[in-house]
Amino acid sequence: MEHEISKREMKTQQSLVLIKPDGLLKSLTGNILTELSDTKLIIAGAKIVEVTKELAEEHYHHLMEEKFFDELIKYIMGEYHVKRVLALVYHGEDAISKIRKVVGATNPEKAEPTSIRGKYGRITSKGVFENVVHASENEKEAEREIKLWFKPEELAHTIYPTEEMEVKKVEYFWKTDKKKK
Ligand code: DAT
Ligand code: MG
Repeated sequence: MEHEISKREMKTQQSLVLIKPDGLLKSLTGNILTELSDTKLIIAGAKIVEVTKELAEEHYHHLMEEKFFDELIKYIMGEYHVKRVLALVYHGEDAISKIRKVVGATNPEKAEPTSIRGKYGRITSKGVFENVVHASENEKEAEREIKLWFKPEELAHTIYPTEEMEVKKVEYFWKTDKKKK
């Protein structure tokens, strides 16, 4: 239950937030981050991601059977706006419900008018809920989503247990001018 924070003990949690392609195209990033900062939670990770079909389908796998699934995948991949999202990990006491409250209900027309989705969301003629942001629903989903979108090294502190593995990889560095003077 979203509004029962005071009835139980506070819990340190994580939440994955995505500023979706409509949010980026409409230059809402600053406004959204300001609204989210009212929660006083800590940002543990942030990056721009170009969403592949594979990532989109994995993220929304629980909705695969829905009639709106294909449109939802196109939307999150940026087919209708820009081909990127801003992915963020928030961390702190009761992060999940605090963020969901600021974000508002899934259907932007039913969302609290002062919530992010209520203010900036819309339903398209194709029936897509362009609701500007994603926010994790519960702890299990948050863990699944954060592990899907982020590598341990991309977060400012270790949230979930990690393990070491040796990998051979090509890394890119900024090119330096090696010409002699
Ligand atoms: P939420 O994003 O609030 O966690 P969800 O996980 O049920 O909601 O659905 C994921 C996204 O799918 C949601 O942000 C918008 C879209 N969606 C959900 N229900 C929908 C519907 N009835 N029609 C169109 N899009 C929908
Ligand atoms: Mg959800």
